[in-house]
Amino acid sequence: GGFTEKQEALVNSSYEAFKANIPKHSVVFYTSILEKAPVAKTLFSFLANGVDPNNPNLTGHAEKLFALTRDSAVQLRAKGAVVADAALGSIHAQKGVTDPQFAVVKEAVLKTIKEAVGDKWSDELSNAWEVAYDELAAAIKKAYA
Ligand code: HEM
Ligand code: ISQ
Repeated sequence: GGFTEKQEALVNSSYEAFKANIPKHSVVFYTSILEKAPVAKTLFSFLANGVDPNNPNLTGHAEKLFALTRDSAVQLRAKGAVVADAALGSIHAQKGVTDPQFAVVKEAVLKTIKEAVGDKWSDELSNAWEVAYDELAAAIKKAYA
């Protein structure tokens, strides 16, 4: 079936847990990405000096990505589909972002949310984030064609 009200609520409440300490959760997020894809350091100029939680560029980009994934869950619940800005597609096409890179960022999103929610983590919560992320990634990649 489609994305449920429960799934949307799980994403919303855990997004708030992320928002409650963005510098801390951003460190988890970028560290996870850099472990698996050191190339990220060259893709994002704000990582040049390492993972600095006091760099507003670094936290701002992370916040945006998590906010868009949360929006994706809201769109899935409201309309059963996700639409991404054409600009979002063209940026990623231009940078040549690949499927394996989308997978690395997804794993980092899940790891970050897991750490943010602590003992509220569950397979159901993980799955809701995965669906929201995968549908958003698919919407971004549509603009590549
Ligand atoms: C730029 C979101 C996946 C690499 C952007 C921007 C957004 C965004 C909103 C515009 C600049 C900003 O304000 O941050 C997303 C979302 C993703 C995703 C929602 C997944 C669903 C990826 C992946 C990569 C990537 C997997 C590669 C590892 C980039 C790069 C830029 C960018 C290199 C340009 C950064 C710059 O030079 O300012 N992305 N992104 N993105 N994204 Fe993504
Ligand atoms: C991908 N696109 C935009 C911003 C990002 C920040 C952190 C990790 C991946 C990203």
